Amino acid sequence: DRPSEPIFLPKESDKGSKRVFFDVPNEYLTDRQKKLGTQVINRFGEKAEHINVRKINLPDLSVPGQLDKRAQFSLFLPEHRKLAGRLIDVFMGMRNLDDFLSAAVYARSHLNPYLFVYAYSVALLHRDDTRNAHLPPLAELFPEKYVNGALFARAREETNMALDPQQRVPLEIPKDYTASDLEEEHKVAYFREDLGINLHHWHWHLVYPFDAPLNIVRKDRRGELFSYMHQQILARYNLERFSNGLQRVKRLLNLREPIPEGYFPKLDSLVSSRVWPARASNTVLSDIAREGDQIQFDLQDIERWRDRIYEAVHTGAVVTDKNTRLNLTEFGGIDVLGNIIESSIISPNRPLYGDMHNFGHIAIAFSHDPDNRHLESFGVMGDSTTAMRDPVFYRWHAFVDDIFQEHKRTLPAYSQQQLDFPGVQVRSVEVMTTNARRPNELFTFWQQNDMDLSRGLDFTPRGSVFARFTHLQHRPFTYRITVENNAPGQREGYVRIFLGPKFDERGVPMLFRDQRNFMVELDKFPINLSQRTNTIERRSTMSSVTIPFERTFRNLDLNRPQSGTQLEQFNFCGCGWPQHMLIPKGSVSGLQLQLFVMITDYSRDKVEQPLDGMCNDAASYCGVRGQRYPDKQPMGFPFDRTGRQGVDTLRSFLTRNMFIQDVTVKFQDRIEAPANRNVTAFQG
Ligand code: CUO
Repeated sequence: DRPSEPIFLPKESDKGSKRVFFDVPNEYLTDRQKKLGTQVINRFGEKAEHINVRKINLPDLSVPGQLDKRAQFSLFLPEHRKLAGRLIDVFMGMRNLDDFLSAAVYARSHLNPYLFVYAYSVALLHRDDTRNAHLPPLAELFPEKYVNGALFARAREETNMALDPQQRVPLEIPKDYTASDLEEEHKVAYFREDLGINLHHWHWHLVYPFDAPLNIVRKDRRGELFSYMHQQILARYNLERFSNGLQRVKRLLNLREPIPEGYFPKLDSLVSSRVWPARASNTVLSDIAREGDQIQFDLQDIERWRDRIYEAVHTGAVVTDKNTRLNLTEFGGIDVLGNIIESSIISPNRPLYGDMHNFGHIAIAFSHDPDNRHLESFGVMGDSTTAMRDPVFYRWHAFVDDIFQEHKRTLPAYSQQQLDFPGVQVRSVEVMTTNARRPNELFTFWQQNDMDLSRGLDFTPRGSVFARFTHLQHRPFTYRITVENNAPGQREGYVRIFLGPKFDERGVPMLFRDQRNFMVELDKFPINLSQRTNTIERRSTMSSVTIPFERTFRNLDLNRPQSGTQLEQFNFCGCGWPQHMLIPKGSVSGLQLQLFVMITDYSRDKVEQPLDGMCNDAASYCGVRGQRYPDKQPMGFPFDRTGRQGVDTLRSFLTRNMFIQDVTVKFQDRIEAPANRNVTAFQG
């Protein structure tokens, strides 16, 4: 069995910083545990805090119990969604915290661990009484989804050899372990396989599940955010490709053509003791018929749904399941379309428009064994925890995104009046990297960091054992923006900052038509503008897109007491782009990009609601927990639409409240230790 310590308690009980051990009623034990006695569960010995688990009338878990404990779990599979939905329902329905905890402890030892952690995390995020709870740190619970499988044998060896955790050395994960440079696509593996990026994606889908109780799924503009967040992933990936001399992502348009991009994940599943299946180069997709997974569909189904969705886009309306017309309106249309394409259970007509994007994931994930003759499970595309590792993820999502863009192309361009903020003029924009000699230069480099594996290992080391991995990092910088406000008195502005390519992959200046799809949001924040000249300074670490480094890597030693602020830092939701991936890698000689700043009228764009919601510091891609999306403009504004008549370059798009500044991103090819390395990180 897995280590039995995934339950992170609400902060109020102040147990979050300690190892805890659950005293459970006898009835809660599995048959195996009953034979062994309870002490087997407590691997922390005297150090652990005992918590008595209240005996309750256990809810019926027979439905989620249908999934084998050693099976892989995929939300893309309708059958698995059903099981997860049932378990979320159970968890949401527990009357109070004690009952919830009790049910969770029981479910933990009796159900499939992946299924459990998913449903438990969704419940933690959505129950009122667990608002301040710690989410289980997924990368530590299931390190096999993030790090090379070979590491676990090494971890076992290291912990057997060095019994004292303080003498253990971190196990280094080579930077290039999934492929060699013979494979062009490998040049951007550091992005696809980044721990923080994959954690962000998993968390995003936790916050916005497409199949769960209705009150959880129905969130403000969730379909639009599905579209926008994934569009931004693509824009970022494309900038990363340009940094490495690769062409932009090609849409996976033809499901019948061989897929040149192969992917060999080299991940192990510790639960099923299998390796994650690979997909060879030039694999051809097939119809899927896998009885054991209760999934059967033809590629033609996906094609039919695609055609119907395109038809809806071109006619400007969808047909609902009540057989009425629902217009794809200028502002709400994208949201409806998002729910149709993903699809989510609030799609207005699943029988007609199907489950296109999810089934695309499945068709690709099973392409190595479409009829289960080899008894192989799904590849990384079948799991939102791992999907972004695979180059084909971006090709599939580029296809999906193009349908959204097709819809946006049918909308009127923004008029100059819609873009302008009368009386407000941006005079200058500058970025200053800390300690840099010249303005408008950004610097990237490699950095190493450590992750505690001990929580997720299938054996029980005493104390921590760390994996050391290498990721991209940049030097922090500051935006300095000078703005003139010629209107009388104070006004509120909304600053929107984007970064985009200046040249395309052939070195030709970009046309607005193309460039707008590659604009990456860096930050968005309100400011007060006093009359006349204002200088705004804003640090890159404040970004509304990212979560801080500490929250991604959780550089905290949970065995020792932490100050309130330290706990605060990694507490609550992990949704948010990792700060270390805020800007693209650039190149050694310097990649030229364009920084775009726009200030709009905040009194027009702001959403009236309390601003102190939880998880509100990465709102651009994640929204604010329990509240509305904090910007009335369409997501991606002003780049979500084609340019007005006569606009063919970014420069000709500008109104007075906008500014572009050329910047260069220089990559310094060296590996640094993290600046804020926690010196106690190696103590167990
Ligand atoms: Cu996030 Cu396809 O939606 O993976």
